[in-house]
Amino acid sequence: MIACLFDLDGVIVDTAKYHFLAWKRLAKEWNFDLTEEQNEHLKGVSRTESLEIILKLAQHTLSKEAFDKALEDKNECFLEFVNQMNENEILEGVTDFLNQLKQNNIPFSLASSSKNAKNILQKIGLFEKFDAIVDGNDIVNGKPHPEIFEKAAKALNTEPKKCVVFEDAVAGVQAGKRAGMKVIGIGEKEVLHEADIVIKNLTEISIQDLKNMIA
Ligand code: B16
Ligand code: MG
Repeated sequence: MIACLFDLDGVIVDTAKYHFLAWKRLAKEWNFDLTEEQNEHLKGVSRTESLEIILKLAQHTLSKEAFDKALEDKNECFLEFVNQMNENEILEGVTDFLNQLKQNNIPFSLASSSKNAKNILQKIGLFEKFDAIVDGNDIVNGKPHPEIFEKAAKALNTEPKKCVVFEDAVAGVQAGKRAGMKVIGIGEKEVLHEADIVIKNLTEISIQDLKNMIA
């Protein structure tokens, strides 16, 4: 039986813009202006790792205490944006595709690095739809480590070779491939070249395509 594993940010909703604004506000405190291009490197990466990357870019250091405080401040700011989210932020094709999966009895899980994933799903009204949710609170190793997708497959009682992963980040595509799964990249072919196929959004994929990939 086929199963689908969905990343959140960049696949279901575009929370990257809110992560960006929150990191930008924080980095400003050290007179560092984070650019959108630099923000690309933070997609799919954990909160702690993101801060490490930004500090390196800013050539700035923080004590352990200041580091932890910065993580808290960033999340507080991010949550201000999350609290204003609603179902209008669901990306094109998502609702229709999830409904098609339901109609075809294909189970699906969330597999997001975000520790705020459940909260975000509640805000956009999709929490109840998922058969399982694996998020940043459930894993030790972040993407590109395969742990998150292995756990999501287990949560659906299925084998990796029956799973199709939907990912927008390079680290996420790599994690899916390392887990021995088929991966559909959401975004640009040049960037996500390790994926089995790359599409712009979920309007471009059908249940038959999934069946062909897994056959
Ligand atoms: P949080 P995904 C990821 O979500 C984001 O792409 C990444 O930018 C963020 O740092 C990470 O979640 C952690 O988020 O601070 O909310 O725990 O793409 O894996 O759904
Ligand atoms: Mg993502």
